[in-house]
Amino acid sequence: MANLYDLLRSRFEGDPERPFLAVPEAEPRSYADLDSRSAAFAAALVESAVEPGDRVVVQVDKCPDAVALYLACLRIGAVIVPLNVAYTAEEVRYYLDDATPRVVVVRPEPEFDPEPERRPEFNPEPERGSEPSTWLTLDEEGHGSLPELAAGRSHTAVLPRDTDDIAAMLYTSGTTGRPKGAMLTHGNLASNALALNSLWGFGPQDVLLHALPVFHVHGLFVALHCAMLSAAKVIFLPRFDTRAVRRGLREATVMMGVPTFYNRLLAEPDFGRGDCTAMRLFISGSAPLSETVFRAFTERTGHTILERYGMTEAGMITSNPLRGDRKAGSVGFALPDVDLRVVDEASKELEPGEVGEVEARGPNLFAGYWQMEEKTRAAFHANGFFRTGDIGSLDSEGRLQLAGRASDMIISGGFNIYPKEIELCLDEAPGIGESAVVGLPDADFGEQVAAFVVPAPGHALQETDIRRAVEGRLARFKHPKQIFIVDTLPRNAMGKVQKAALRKAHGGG
Ligand code: MCA
Repeated sequence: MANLYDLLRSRFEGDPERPFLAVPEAEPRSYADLDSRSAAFAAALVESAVEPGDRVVVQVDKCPDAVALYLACLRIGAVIVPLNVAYTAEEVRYYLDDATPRVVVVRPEPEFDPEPERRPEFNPEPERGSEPSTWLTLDEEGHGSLPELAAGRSHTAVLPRDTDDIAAMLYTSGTTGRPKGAMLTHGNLASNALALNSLWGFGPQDVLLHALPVFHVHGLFVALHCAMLSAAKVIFLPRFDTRAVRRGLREATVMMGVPTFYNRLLAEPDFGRGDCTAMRLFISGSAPLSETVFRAFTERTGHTILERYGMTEAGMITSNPLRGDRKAGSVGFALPDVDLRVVDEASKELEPGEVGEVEARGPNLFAGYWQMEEKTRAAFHANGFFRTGDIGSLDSEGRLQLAGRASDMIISGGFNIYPKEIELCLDEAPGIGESAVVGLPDADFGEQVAAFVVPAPGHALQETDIRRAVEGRLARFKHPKQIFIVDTLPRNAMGKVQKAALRKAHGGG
């Protein structure tokens, strides 16, 4: 039973009418509904010539059909490539060229026309000489409507898969390079899901409050798989809206969120114990949870947030315990099947308390970066340990404390943002000589993007020039929230820009 869908289905097929996805102001969708909807979508994908291993790029709004589409891909052995809905056409083009998908499913936009020649924003022809992709939408009807194509069809078979077969590809960037497609196997996803479902004590009576996006590991895999393995109900909110979340909390028993969720709940003066009478567990991840928020949340609600740590390439790596002390500032212990170590620059394992790079090994570790063998090789040691790029230390009990990152990546509201990408975009703009992008503290998002920009000789720059440089090119969450127009950037003796100095001078660590 290596197809993840078989595992998920085995947990609800005894009682398929149980409610699964409850969207506000609509009838909840049962597990049986999602099973048949995904079989219909699977048939439509097969009809669109999707074969096992083919990529299906998905950039759609959060809705039950987005989940059905994911399950459909699993069923037929296709590789889902979910994309952030905020990505611009220019950003999407990179992913399409790289992933060369057989099918692209986009969220319906009023001006969207799936006919290639009338689709000006996107390049319909993948550059690698493969067949052009088929473009579909999740619109109920109209040209390219996946639901319409799926009507009356059903592909109930679930393709047998090996544990090592790829189920999903999620893009992640590095300090300098282009985004890399991290290939996650059916085995990766299943092992992590089983470990977390048991570690966090999920049962059929749980009701999961789901306000995360479904294009990242956190919302798509961690949250949904945990619930599905217990055939539990999910309150499926389209996005994080504080009022809707507070309403959902009345019925929910578990919530998974990024720290921004907790910041926003605490910003409500009357939020407290009365809001979470049915709750048993608040989980936080994707960005560091501050000790202040951790403590304030306990004081206000009586609940201690459980912080865990993961990354796209590995799913979840560590977790604070369900029973036992959850320590502020610690992301907890390695998951049961995961080996964890902290090493120095010579890859020598360090003693408890010593700070170095965090490395992990286990069935959760991805199969490599899509068509980037060298990068894959560089990411792993011969003994299978993956270099996370995160800096931390283990204590004598085996708890991990994170102390920063080897790269200068910014985490804003749980989204990873790579300064290089923004700098490259800025540096191409007329009148900009050079730029440096850093993360500065932000009360809501944890970190925010700040750009330091030096005008090209003989040019004067305004803030609007900087805004124009990124408009339409980069997703809005990457746009600088603070802009500093400066004469020079601080450099060390080697000529390298001193980003730490910029951060320090503006209230950052
Ligand atoms: C939205 N905006 C942001 C962010 N989100 N700016 C910076 N950082 C962000 N994260 C901007 C928008 O561009 C927009 O700007 C304005 O804020 C309002 O947009 P809106 O969509 O209304 O924002 P929001 O609903 O308030 O969203 C904030 C959010 C959301 C709830 C924190 O970003 C979110 O759900 N984040 C979760 C991310 C996540 O799931 N991460 C997991 C990945 P403008 O007004 O200029 O247009 S990491 C992962 O999976 C690993 C494995 C792990 O360990 O979990």
